[in-house]
Amino acid sequence: MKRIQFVMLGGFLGAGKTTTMSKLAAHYKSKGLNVALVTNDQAVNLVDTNSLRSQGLTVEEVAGACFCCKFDELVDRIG
Ligand SMILES: Nc1nc2c(ncn2[C@@H]2O[C@H](COP(=O)(O)OP(=O)(O)O)[C@@H](O)[C@H]2O)c(=O)[nH]1
Ligand SMILES: [Mg+2]
Repeated sequence: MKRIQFVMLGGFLGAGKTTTMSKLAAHYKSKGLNVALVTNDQAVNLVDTNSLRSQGLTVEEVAGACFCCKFDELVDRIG
């Protein structure tokens, strides 16, 4: 059975979350690992989703409320 590592990343606006996700994903991919991202924000059509996808990354999103308020959707997107 494959083991999946899950990392929850949060922080203030401008803290470096998007940069960290992008760099970490590229790093893990360069090591031959499979990486998938789930983005979240209060709005819809998230900039992060589009920008990370444009870098060739696999991205799903939970939009419109936080992960804790939409936990079932987060679990669904991870699947
Ligand atoms: N000096 C410095 N700047 C960073 C670092 N990580 C991100 N930044 C810059 O901080 C700004 C906000 O980063 P961003 O990833 O968009 O933050 P987010 O709002 O948490 O997603 C951008 O201009 C980044 O280039 C870092 O480790 N050091
Ligand atoms: Mg960001």
